[in-house]
Amino acid sequence: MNKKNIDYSMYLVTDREILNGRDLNKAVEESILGGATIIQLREKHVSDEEFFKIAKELKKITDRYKIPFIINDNIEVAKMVDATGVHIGQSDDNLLYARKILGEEKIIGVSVGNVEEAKLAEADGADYVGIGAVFFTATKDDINKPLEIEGLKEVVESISIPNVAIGGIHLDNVKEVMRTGTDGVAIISEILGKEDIKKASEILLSYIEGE
Ligand code: TZP
Ligand code: MG
Repeated sequence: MNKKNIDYSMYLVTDREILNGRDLNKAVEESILGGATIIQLREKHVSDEEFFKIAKELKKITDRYKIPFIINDNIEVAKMVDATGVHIGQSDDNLLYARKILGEEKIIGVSVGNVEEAKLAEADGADYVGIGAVFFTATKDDINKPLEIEGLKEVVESISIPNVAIGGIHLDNVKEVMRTGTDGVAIISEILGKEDIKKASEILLSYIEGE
């Protein structure tokens, strides 16, 4: 997979809590069938061993559809399953370490919340940044003050690497988010919180592509 050609437009971030017992692999497959362009496996409460097992299974699906597969916050798991890349948080402070372990061919994404963090991630060699939280969201409990559209636009305009907006993005605001010039939207609840995941993905994608 050539990392220059990655389509960030509808970036699904997983969350098994919101699935409420529904099967993760099936949910991700439905989102891909509905148009998700890149998948991030995000697991906050499991051992490395369990994370590895979940990642190995899910990667079979993303591989089948040739969709990039990113691991949240766990460089070792990303390496072991040969994921497309890893997404690391601001607090992790390990972009350079991730690059050393994973090499130049892998995607490294970094969460940023302001212009300064975005520029630093770009200078340190991040392949893309996730900018957020744009709006208030109940899906993550430790977010900073939301950037809103103005703040997002400032960050988008400060860098030249690919970027996605994250946090509280739904049908009623996704168009104005896309108009900031960002490459895509990273989404949990507007896709995985819906009963018909394929349909929700199709609808969201039509809003994204409408811009
Ligand atoms: N990082 C910043 S906000 C967020 C993450 C993982 C949660 C996004 O979830 P939703 O449901 O799309 O607001
Ligand atoms: Mg993190």
